[in-house]
Parts: sequence; C-alpha cells; structure tokens
Amino acid sequence: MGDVSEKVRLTLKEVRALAHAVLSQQGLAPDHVAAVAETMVAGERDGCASHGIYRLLVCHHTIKAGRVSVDAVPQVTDVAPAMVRVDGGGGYAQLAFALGRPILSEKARRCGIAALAINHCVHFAALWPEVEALAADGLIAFAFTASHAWVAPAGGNEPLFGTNPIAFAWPRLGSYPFVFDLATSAVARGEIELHRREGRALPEGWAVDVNGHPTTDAAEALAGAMLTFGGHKGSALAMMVELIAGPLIGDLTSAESLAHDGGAKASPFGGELVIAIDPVRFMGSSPQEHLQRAERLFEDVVGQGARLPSQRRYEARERSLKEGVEVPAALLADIRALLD
Ligand code: NDP
Ligand code: PYC
Repeated sequence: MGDVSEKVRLTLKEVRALAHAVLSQQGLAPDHVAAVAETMVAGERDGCASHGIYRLLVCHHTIKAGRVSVDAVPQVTDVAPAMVRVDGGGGYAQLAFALGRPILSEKARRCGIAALAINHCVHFAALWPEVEALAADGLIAFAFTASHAWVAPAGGNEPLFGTNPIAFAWPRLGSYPFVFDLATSAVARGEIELHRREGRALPEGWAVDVNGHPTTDAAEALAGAMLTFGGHKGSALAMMVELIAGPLIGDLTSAESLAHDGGAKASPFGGELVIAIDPVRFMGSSPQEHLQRAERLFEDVVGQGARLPSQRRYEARERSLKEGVEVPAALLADIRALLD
C-alpha cells in the first residue's frame, strides 16, 4: 500500500466524469448511470467519503457479481391516494426514487402525508440526498432502508440487523434544510471499510470480533459483528427499520438480504420506505408562525455552541463547490484501474 495520506484534488466535474466512465463501462444503462453517479458526486461534494466515489469500487463489484439488473426499468404502482410503490426490478434504488419522488410529493401535498415504498432494489447509498430533495419540494421527510445482517442486537453478538439508516429532513426558511441521516449501528459499515483500506484502528465500541470480543481492528470487525449506537436504543431503532423497510412493504430483512447475497459480498438487496409530510397541511391556519417557531429551536441549538446535523456537510459543500474535493490517491488509483 502507498502513502495512505496522499491526496489528489479533483473538480466536481472530474468526479462526475469518472463516475460516469466507470459505471458506463460496467454496462449500467444511461438513466441509472446518471442517477447513481449523482448520488456519489453529492457524497464526495459533501465530505461523506464512505458514500462518495469509494462506492464505485462497491458498484463495480456488485455489477460484476451479477447482483444488480443493469437495465432495470422501475415500475410505478399507484397503490392508494397516499401511497405509491416503485418496483426497482433488481436495479439500483436511485432511479426508482427519482421516478417516485414527484408522485410522492404530489400525494403528500394532496393528502397531508404520503408514503413511497421502493421494492426489489440494490442499495449502496446515503439517504440524505433523498430527504433533502423532498425538503426542496417543501416537505418534511423520513427515509429508512435495511441492509445486510452485519450488526448484533444489544445484548447479543451475532450479526442480525443491517446498518439500517434513518434520515429526516425539515425544510427551513431561507437556508439549507435541517437534515440528519444516521446508521443505527455505531457507524456506517462503509466507514469501517475505509478504516481497513487505510490501515486505521477503529474507536472502541464499534464492533466485536468473531468470538464476540471487542475489537478495534477493522478486518476483525468486518468478519465479526458491528454494534448498534446507544446500546438498546439503537437496537430498537434498527429493529424498527427492519420491520418498516422489510415486512411492512413486502420486502427483505437484512438477514434475508444477506442470504439472498449468497456470499457474493454485493450491496444489500431489498426495499426502502420514504414518508413525506406537507407542513402547510399539518400546521393549520398559521404555518409561517409554526415554521418560525421551529427556526427559533434551531437557533437555540446553535446558540449553545452546538452544531446542527448536516452543518458539517453543508460547509463541505460550500467549499467543494468552490475548490473541488480531495480524494485519497490510492483510492483514485484503484478506481482508475477499473477503466484499464
Ligand atoms: P455519522 O455518524 O457520521 O453522522 C450521522 C448524523 O449525525 C449526520 O447527519 C451528521 O451530520 C450528524 N452529526 C455527526 N456529528 C455530529 C455532531 N457533533 N453534532 C450534530 N450532528 C452530528 O454517519 P453514519 O456513520 O451513521 O452514517 C453515514 C451514512 O451512511 C449515512 O448517510 C447513511 O445513510 C449511510 N448508510 C447507508 C446505508 C444503506 O443501507 N444504504 C446503511 C448505513 C448507513 P454531518 O453529516 O453534518 O456530520
Ligand atoms: O455503510 O453500512 C453502510 C452501507 C450499507 C449499504 C450502503 N451503505
């Protein structure tokens, strides 16, 4: 391994071109390429390395393993006035979300609250781009997806839950939306993979080895079990995600996704649940007043010297839009090697 700290600066245009080149070369259909590349560019732009262009290596592996339908055409079903379903047909989730989003937004505005169930999709991405897009439509949004059984429930030490992220967005007056997006494990698995690539030790409390003993070794953690954040509380939330992004929408749990994978080590396969709320409908006769009260809450958090979730991300975005991004040279070399 070369100098793991060496970095290369790229413009976002170069990041996008690289993502398009790698994904197209793998035979991914152009509409999927555009949707998938954009989520990676967004990750890199916002300083979310575990879900930026590192994911090109993950997609390459998943496509090569035949675990994603490269030309899937998502099918939309209008299930009910407040529910739409998009069957991803075994393709990546991004295109399915792009098709479902305008329908979900329209239904949420009409009904006050609405849900989008995405089924049979391959998921490798962060959820914040999706809830942030719904906030741009003026909506409050939640998103949930299960992954592979990598995480032990609190009190156990066998992998059962996925890293099961929960994302939330609240549109704000005149600024970026309030967004959080967090794995219900102590950290996303992608972050542990990056630690392994770069030979960095893990903080304590992220994982146990195959014998159930605490470990700070990334390879041992990947072979053993990850831990939930906040002990039994994260465990309960991880379970909720299993239920509402799995059986509730007729899709796989993380254990079922891993079984479906059959040792291919491809990205998780299953469903995603997205819920959107129209604040204007919920807030009654004076929505502006209530949105203003929410603004005071945000100001009170920041006023204590605390930071809002996504503040780091938005600051990274401002910087990247001006200066481009720094990518580890070793990662870039591995990605470029896919084009040889
Ligand atoms: P982090 O623990 O880094 O961050 C989780 C959230 O907490 C972010 O919104 C972050 O904002 C915020 N945050 C972090 N530190 C602070 C702080 N000091 N004060 C206030 N807010 C803070 O992320 P995770 O490792 O949990 O997850 C990373 C990504 O992995 C997510 O985007 C998630 O969607 C993705 N993921 C995807 C999965 C899938 O199956 N598709 C599975 C698991 C994870 P900020 O970004 O500004 O730091
Ligand atoms: O980082 O845990 C993760 C993850 C799983 C699927 C996509 N990202």
